[in-house]
Amino acid sequence: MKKRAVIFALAGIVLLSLAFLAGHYFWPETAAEYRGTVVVKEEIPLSDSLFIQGLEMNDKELICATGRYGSSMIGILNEGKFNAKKNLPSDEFGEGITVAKDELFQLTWREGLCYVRDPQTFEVIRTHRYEGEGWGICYDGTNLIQSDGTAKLKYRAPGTFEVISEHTVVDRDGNPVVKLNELEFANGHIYANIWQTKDIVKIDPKTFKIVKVYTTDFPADISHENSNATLNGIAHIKGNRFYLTGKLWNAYYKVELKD
Ligand SMILES: [Ca+2]
Repeated sequence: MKKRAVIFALAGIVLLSLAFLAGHYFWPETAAEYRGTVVVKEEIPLSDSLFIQGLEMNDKELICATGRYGSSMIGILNEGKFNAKKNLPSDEFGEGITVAKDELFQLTWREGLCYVRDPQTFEVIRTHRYEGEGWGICYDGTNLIQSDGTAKLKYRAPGTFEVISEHTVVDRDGNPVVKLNELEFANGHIYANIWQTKDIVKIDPKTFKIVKVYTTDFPADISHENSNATLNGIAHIKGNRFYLTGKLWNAYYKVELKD
């Protein structure tokens, strides 16, 4: 390769790296007070390879929803075994789930369909249509909160699925934080996976600023081998205890997220 070609190639790599970093938030690396810790209490091996897109505790049951066309399911995870209750049609890609007012909501990725199910039988009670992509969903006791892969969170009414308000999640410096994925509402805050990172962020629902970042490091994380196999799945148990997992991982974890 000629010298000039080498220089152009190197310049290209530098520019691509800068473009990647520009889309990422810097501040957790430098601000120790914003860093929480992840204490692993239990590792539970998974007997199936699941493309997990949603996790939610309903009483003592851990509800799990999976994605991908042709293999999107919803069911119960119990001691590492997945008991599928319902499948989505093969042209629908399942996404986040949450239980609100004794109804189980299940998003689809690009199909614009939200299924509302009976949380015991998993039968569909009704279906809502919506604009844009569906990624994660959680419930704050009043409203549903939905992510779509951007920095935006949409608040929706559980009865009608109408958008009530939209908010942009920002870091300490006010920069939008994109790729918000699976969600959980706990302890007065919104918790979110950032897609294709090892980070869970804690968001203040009054300011929509990130107040804490928890960086995970699980043995089951195979995102270094397969970029699809990223951290995804957070379900609140009680207090600061949560279940965390990822897509195609061979385990899920009971953890404490400590501030
Ligand atoms: Ca969740």
